[in-house]
Amino acid sequence: MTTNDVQVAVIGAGFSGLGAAIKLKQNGFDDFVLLDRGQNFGGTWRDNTYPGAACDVPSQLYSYSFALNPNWTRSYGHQPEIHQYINDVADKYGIGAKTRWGSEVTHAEWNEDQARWIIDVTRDGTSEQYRAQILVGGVGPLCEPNLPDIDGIDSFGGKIVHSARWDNDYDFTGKRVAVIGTGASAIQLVPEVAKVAAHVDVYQRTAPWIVPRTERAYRPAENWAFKHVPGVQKVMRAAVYGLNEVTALGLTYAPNALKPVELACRTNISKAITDPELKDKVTPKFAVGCKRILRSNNWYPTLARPNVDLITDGISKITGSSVVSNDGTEREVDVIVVATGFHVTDSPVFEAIVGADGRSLAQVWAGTGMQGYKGTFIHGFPNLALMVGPSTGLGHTSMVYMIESQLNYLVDYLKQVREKGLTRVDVKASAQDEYNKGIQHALRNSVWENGGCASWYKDANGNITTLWPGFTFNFRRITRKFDIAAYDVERATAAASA
Ligand code: N01
Repeated sequence: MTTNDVQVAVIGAGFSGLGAAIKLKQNGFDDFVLLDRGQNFGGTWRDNTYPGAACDVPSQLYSYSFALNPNWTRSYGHQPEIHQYINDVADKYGIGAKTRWGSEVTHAEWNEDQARWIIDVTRDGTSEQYRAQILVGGVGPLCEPNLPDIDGIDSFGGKIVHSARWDNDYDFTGKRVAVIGTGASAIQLVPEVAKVAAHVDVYQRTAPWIVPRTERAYRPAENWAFKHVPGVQKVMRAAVYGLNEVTALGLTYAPNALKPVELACRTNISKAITDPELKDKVTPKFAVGCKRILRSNNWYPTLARPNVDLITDGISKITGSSVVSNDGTEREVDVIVVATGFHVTDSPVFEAIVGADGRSLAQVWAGTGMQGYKGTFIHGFPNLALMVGPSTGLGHTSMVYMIESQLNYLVDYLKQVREKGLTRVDVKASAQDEYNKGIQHALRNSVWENGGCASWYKDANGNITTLWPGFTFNFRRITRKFDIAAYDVERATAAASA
């Protein structure tokens, strides 16, 4: 097996990995490779092809600031358009030539003697190895589907499909469908499936809060202005950004300020549903914002359709041809759609990354929960920068903003590595501890902590290790410069450099 030496290896060609590759190139770090198990750019926007897949963050905010897209056709982007945008940006910056497709990273381990990451990859059934001074993890938190552990699910004789692994060749026309889950993915796909299916049983464990989706098509004059009038799109982007940031106030510091949002959600329900029993079933029993606030105009009307049933009794088991709910009712189905989310705080990726003391991220975080410094560096994992790492997720605005903040930090780190000849950079345990105490302190009054719900924002121990508390401009501020004093660093000796 040959070993390929590179200065930087980036894993994942989604928004964060692609962004890292572009920034590397722009700043003269040309000795890098981008590894992705798929066949084109897009990450989660490549993988989620279920009908109705769309973004619930306004399209003006859903692009890199350095590659605004004047061609958005709608105020909220749909999956094909976002996927296309990401691939267009990759083309514009010539990142394809640096990318190895079909390359699945199975193991990455820090080798202290060599001061390098040793990265094992399988590609077309063969093994490859990369040796990199710096590893950038751009795998994203929403990439590993979570399959529900329901009694008998393996014995189901029909088709089972996860929302993030959609089979576009499967024809749902006339089928009896069970959908498990009522999160962001389910509320987008069920309305589309229900249009063609004979019947859809929706299994809801927890009702989500859903605001109306104020989506509209852009007029040609608007697209013309985005393209030709300097600053128009930037001003619009800034306005949308500012409006969204207001929500951070309610989510983090003053949940009562979200009462108008709750009212909008209740109105959304009342407009579509008159049956009091159904109305009660779809009305959440926790504070708005505790789980992700969803956006839809067609979810409640879909639940009111004659070919859709909302089942809230819970699932007791699955047989060869049916789903049995806790009240004993057995419902025959042809296909089960599992829209049950992702392994976020327990991603299998964490098992594959092994740090300086021989322990994987999964082992280190088993005790503490996900912890890092500025969402990017993790003590004991030298020269590893994790994009969308611990405590960077959001409930109110675009992750692309957070990713770009991390890219600033990454670039400044790389420049210091280059200028100072740094060979090993590891965040100090004390700096990381203090940082995480600050995060938890900032979360203490948040709706995620006190809103009375269970969510993927919390890990198995009930700690919120996924979310950034407060305004995103504060994250931008703390990631503007690489604060080397928070790190233990080693430099190349003159002899070694020579
Ligand atoms: O997953 P989810 P998702 N038995 O985890 C239920 C992003 N996203 O794929 O609430 C029965 O939100 C679970 O029930 P409960 C966005 O960040 C963005 O929908 O845990 N039910 C829930 O209803 C989002 O937050 C867009 O009680 C089970 C559902 O499955 C994230 O992706 C679009 C179950 C899972 O909901 C994940 O969304 C789509 C079980 N064993 C997704 N296990 C945009 O628009 C789970 N559930 C940008």
